Amino acid sequence: MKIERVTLHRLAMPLVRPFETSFGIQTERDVLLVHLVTSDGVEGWGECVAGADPVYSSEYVSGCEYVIENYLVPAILAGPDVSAETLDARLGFVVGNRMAKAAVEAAVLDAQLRASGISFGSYLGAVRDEVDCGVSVGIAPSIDELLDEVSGYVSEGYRRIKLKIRPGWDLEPVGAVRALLGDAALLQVDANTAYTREDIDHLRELDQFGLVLIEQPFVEDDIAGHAILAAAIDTPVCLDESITSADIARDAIERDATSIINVKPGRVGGYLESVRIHDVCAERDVAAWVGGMLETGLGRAANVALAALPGFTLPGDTSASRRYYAEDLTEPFELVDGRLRVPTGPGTGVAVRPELVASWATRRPLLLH
Ligand code: OSB
Ligand code: MG
Repeated sequence: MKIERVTLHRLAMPLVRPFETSFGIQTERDVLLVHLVTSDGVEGWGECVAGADPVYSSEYVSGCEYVIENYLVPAILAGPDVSAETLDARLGFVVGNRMAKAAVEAAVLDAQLRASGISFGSYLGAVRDEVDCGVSVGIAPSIDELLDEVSGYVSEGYRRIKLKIRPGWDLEPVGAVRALLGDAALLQVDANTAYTREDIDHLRELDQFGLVLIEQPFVEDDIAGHAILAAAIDTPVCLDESITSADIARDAIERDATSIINVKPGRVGGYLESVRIHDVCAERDVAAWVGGMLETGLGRAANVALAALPGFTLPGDTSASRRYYAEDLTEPFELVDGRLRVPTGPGTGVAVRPELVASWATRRPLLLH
């Protein structure tokens, strides 16, 4: 496949409600889209999941845009034989920058699959036509407001609730939500690195709530600390930020630092690496699930396809469009019986709405060729 031209779009999309984590409060998404056209006139779209600021990981959207514009796009415009499978070799001269690479990979894969009439799901190895969905609930202004928000999601049908926690917002809100949901409901927490090894005795208190898992309690580099925690508490430890590749996933599993993995294609450099992490987990009977980065319908479509692989045995952070956006960039994803349908059309199977790309733009499109 030959890539003829690439356009980078930047847009701002307001969230339906502020999303607060241990990193801060987010009220909109600063979205970077990669749109490419092949020499045969086939189009591909990819979404960059990096945040506006380098707080979840070292990557941030303006940095990704710089790397994509100046390094990754020139490399894919240069060759006649561009394919998703050979991108590692083509883009490997750039160290790290996984979210930037993942956005380019998604666009290349979309075009490649559209050209051959194959869906993301079939290509990645999906075995289900719909996936169980959970929802990630931000830190709320009060326990009452948290319970209202969670009740709303329960009535919409979500199959699992994830609460964001941090020191000062943990045992009390988690206990209140457990009491609301009853013992049988799937409930888990995500600390986004807010705790340290000093907090192990405190985190053990969470064991009383019968959680599915605690996600990323410590800073990403502290694999050893997560192993100590995992041995010290009953709640399973799940890593998110720490897992940036299949090799690191294998290493963290072998060191007993994690018994469940949150797979996010942006964080690990793309969908192909996500499948490799899926396989690492499946071979070792380690549970896995597909996380989220508040994606638009574009990234969501591909994430839902990924979540349909057999080893993704826990509900993902693949929520319906309306949980994030009043109007989505694509046709909306709607929850039916706590599940989203896996798109079946070629590529991502969804269409980006050009009028919304134009009306939400925060600067003029950047054309590269
Ligand atoms: O840690 O999983 C996380 C959103 C942005 C950045 C990091 C995280 C999240 C979420 C929301 O928890 C997941 C989603 O619904 O997309
Ligand atoms: Mg997380």
